[in-house]
Amino acid sequence: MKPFRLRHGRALGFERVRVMGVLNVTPDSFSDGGRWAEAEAAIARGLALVAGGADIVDVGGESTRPGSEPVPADEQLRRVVPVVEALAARGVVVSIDTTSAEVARGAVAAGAEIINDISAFRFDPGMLPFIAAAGVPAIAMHTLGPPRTMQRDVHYDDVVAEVVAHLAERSTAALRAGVDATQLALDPGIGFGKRLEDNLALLRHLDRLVALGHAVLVGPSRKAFLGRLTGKPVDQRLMGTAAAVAIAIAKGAHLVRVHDPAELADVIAVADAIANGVSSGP
Ligand code: HH2
Repeated sequence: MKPFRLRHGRALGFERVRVMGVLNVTPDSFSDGGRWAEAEAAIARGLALVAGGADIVDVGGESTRPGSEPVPADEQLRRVVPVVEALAARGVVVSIDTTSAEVARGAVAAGAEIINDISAFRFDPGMLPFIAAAGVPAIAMHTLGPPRTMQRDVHYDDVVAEVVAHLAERSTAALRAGVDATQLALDPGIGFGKRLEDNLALLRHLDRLVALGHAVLVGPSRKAFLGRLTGKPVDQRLMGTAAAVAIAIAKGAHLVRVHDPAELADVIAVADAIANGVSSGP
């Protein structure tokens, strides 16, 4: 697996599982809405995520929880730009969680180095041309539709085959637009237009997505399917998240997107060592 190319000659390799820490600069995200809505608190949280072991801080100015409404680009930019600027200035690798090419452009200008698009570049026709021109690494995630409607009438004949086929098609579209295949990661979109059994099947068979040859990111952190399995509210899903993260790594995930990198660091390190071996150390 080739590394993601970052700025100033830096790179993010996949010789070990990489950790993306979640930073929602929103009033309404499903698990931490409002906690980091002020820039100062968000910047401090971003630095804490890095101190806790995050390799990337994923900054988002729009909640994508089921039923949520889109946030205009100018409002997303107002929320994220000061945070991206401050973190990037401190050398933090920032990804921008947006489906808007305008927000992606503004965030990259502010120092973001990776684009994380939950629509796999479908919601904004300007997204792929921007990513190709900017030459930045990007993540394409599967969702059935926009967050407002994605949990309505969910049905798959074969969820794994359909998600893999969809992401293969999005990979082809990205490559045609001029995106470098080595700079593209794919994500099955846990919780995005998925029933409980769909999320479980996608994690159980993640190796079929890995087989496409791109880096694979998985984001099960604190999500509703864990609540369905454990009966626990969103603030008590750390152990459920740990189980999902460990299985994702065992099935070949290269990146995991989590709210609690420090608490999950040992889980990630041990799962990575069992799945992929250790390159050095005791
Ligand atoms: N999940 C969320 C948001 N962005 N991006 C990727 N690539 N994969 C994911 O699984 C993913 C994502 C939802 O989680 P969160 O950011 O905590 O919540 P909200 O969308 O309510 O802000």
